[in-house]
Amino acid sequence: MKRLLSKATQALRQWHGPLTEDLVLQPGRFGLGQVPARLAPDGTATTVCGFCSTGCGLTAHLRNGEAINLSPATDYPVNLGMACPKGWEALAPLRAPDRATAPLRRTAHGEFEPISWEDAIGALVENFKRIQQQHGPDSLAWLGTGQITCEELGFLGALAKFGMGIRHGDGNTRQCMATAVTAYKESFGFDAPPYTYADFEQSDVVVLVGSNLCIAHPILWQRIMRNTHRPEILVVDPRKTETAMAATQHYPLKPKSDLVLLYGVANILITQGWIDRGYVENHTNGFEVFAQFVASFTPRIVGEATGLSIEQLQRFAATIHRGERVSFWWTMGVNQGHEATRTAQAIINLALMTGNLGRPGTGANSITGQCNAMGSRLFSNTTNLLGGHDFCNPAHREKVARVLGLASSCIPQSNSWAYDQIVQGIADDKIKGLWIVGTNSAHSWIDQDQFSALLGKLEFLVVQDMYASTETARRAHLVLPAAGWGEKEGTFINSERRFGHVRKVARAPGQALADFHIFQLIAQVWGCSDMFARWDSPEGVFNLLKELTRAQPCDITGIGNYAHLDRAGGVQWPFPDTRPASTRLVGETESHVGLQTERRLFEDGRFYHPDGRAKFIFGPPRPLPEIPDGQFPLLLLTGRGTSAQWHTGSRTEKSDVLRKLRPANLYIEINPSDAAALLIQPGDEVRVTSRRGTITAAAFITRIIQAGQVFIPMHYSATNKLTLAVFDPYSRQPAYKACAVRVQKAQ
Ligand SMILES: Nc1nc2c(c(=O)[nH]1)N[C@H]1C(S)=C(S)[C@@H](COP(=O)(O)OP(=O)(O)OC[C@H]3O[C@@H](n4cnc5c(=O)[nH]c(N)nc54)[C@H](O)[C@@H]3O)O[C@H]1N2
Ligand SMILES: Nc1nc2c(c(=O)[nH]1)N[C@H]1C(S)=C(S)[C@@H](COP(=O)(O)OP(=O)(O)OC[C@H]3O[C@@H](n4cnc5c(=O)[nH]c(N)nc54)[C@H](O)[C@@H]3O)O[C@H]1N2
Ligand code: SF4
Ligand SMILES: [Mo]
Repeated sequence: MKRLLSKATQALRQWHGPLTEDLVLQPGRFGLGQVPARLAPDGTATTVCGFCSTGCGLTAHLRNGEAINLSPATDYPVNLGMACPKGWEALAPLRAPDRATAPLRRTAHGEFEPISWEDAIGALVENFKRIQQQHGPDSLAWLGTGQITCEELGFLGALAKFGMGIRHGDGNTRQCMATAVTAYKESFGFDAPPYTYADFEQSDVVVLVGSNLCIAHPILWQRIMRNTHRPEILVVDPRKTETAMAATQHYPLKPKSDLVLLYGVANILITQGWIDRGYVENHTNGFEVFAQFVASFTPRIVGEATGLSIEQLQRFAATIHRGERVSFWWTMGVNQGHEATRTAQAIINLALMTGNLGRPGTGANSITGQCNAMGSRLFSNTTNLLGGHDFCNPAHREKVARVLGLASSCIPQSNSWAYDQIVQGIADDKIKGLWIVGTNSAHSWIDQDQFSALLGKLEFLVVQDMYASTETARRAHLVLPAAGWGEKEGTFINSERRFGHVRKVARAPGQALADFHIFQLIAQVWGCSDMFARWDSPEGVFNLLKELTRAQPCDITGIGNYAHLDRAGGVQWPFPDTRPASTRLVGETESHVGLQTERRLFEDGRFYHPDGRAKFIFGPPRPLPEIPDGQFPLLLLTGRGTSAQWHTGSRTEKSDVLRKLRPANLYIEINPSDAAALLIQPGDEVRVTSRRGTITAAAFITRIIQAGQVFIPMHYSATNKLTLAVFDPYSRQPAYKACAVRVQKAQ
């Protein structure tokens, strides 16, 4: 095995230069080599932010090839010189003292001890192979992320599924985007968010459903602020969020009544004859049945279910009707619900029936979350076979095998379990070994205590993360120290389908290695490195990924290399190499690239179903899984708190600046009337109890939240002790945003 590893380190050295040589061959020493960023003459390099899916361009100011500072890129088409606090502070998490700097193994006494990479990879392979032998091939699973590069996601998915025979793998994108994926696939025939950010500026009506853009995507909110058409901005959110306050119309509906609301609005549009008949007839299927279905959603019934007045419903529909260019946007208020997929499709249906697709300023637009959630959707080998293909389709398996030079027999013929099914697999003693890469499940997964207990059942848990201090890493048998954003090269795909180049502008500390390297080492020691001989560098893998997309809706065969992405300010898919030479970017001069790369989908009215038509998909609303009652009278919502906090805080809590911009302690938004009834004063410590557990929080008494509801941000570790493990049946996405709780003043 030692021999194999030294072969691996040789391979790494070839493309990574002295840095990796130092790190891998002389563990513990910092590398002295140049950081291989391609520099601009002024000593800066533009890279893409590694937090949210907006995908802002950041200029790294370099000294000896290493970033000493970051500022928003002024010429990047996404952010146009702006960045939120996380982007400005993106270097701080890299320098944190609790970075994992060596592989760590848990000793018999339960402590972590640092070990060499040789021993670490050896332990992973030995334990995982033993588990497979003892419990069968399907006794292993992995959980991935939307926060590593496309090249790394592709490598992880291919290595795990084709090389190591681990059929069950999913990612944190299940918590986030699975609903949009399923909705788009069923409605449009492919997972294809159709918009370009310029649509924010070109709409005269912007409808935001379950999206707190000001906090979660502040630079996209800036794009709305650049809209010169005096747009009506409609926000559908039970809470009066920062975004709702800035909107022109706020619809504070009852939580999870969105589906009824959207059907009710569709019914008004139909009754009034406010339908684009031509669009419906030429480009869609199923409208007539849908129209019959929504006829029973009368304003009276919808008013009762949503808590909105009949006038509000009529104003909503009339605003859509009056709009020439209406864009519909949704995020987690939709995706994280018990009937999420049908709700997303109800939004799509509104766009279809009013002909608001494929034109500037329109669209049924799901906004993504993590920096590379879109990359995960296309290349992680979880919900799709690499490149947006289908595991169940023999022709797709053949194509992927041919492009990768593999036998098609190594590609599983069925989809893997979703995240919640993998978790259930642990409960049922089917999954015995788990490999977690780039996600902090022990904080972010729903119904945390149950999850935490299940982690204890695993025979071997490997966590690959930048920090050994996360709630999840602390539970591992083996921690593999990963380089983070900024310490490695690759691509991310942002919300508007833009591939952007992420550069290496810093050195990973100690022996931490890029996930890409770690996968190479595992392939070597597992004995499947022959299958991955061509996976030698991120850019080499990018070329493989490109070829995998050929003739797919996401075809990017027209993108040249990383330098092309740099010149163009990123490139949105599709970008096939079959486009007429006059519209090609390869080899164009600098002045021709940039904003001209903006493109939206469906401009020709053709969708990806075989007949080219989009489908109206719908279904009856279902009651909330856990309705507040006498014992648990309040409904708990969860979500983002401030623009300075990122998820479980493992990165943002490392910045002194970002820590100053957020409340340090867990708090709960509670309406003044509920607070008064419970004798709670501002700042009081309260106990919040659900059927799953009890936590303490500081009371934040505010009219942001309606009476009968409370809100707790997800960034604090205790939040998911309360949540109820319920899933949308089609997307299997967790319904994080509604469960019943009781609040009491702490004694
Ligand atoms: N600062 C910051 N930005 C982020 C992130 C972060 O952690 N921090 N995370 C990124 C990621 S991965 C994601 S997925 C996005 C999430 O971005 P958003 O989805 O915008 O954020 P959330 O706060 O989770 O949820 C949005 C809103 O849904 C509302 N909501 C709750 N229940 C319902 C309901 O039943 N109906 C409706 N209509 N609304 C409801 C909540 O009140 C909340 O205001 O943000 C991304 N950006
Ligand atoms: N109650 C509630 N829970 C929620 C949500 C909610 O709204 N409410 N939202 C859900 C959503 S939308 C999401 S997306 C999830 C997010 O949940 P998580 O994915 O668990 O959140 P992060 O804190 O982003 O965790 C990412 C981890 O990856 C590590 N990491 C960062 N970069 C790298 C890298 O390059 N390589 C490796 N190996 N590791 C890296 C970080 O240190 C961190 O530990 O939370 C979900 N949970
Ligand atoms: S808006 Fe998103 S992509 Fe832009 S700087 Fe902030 S976190 Fe980064
Ligand atoms: Mo997310």
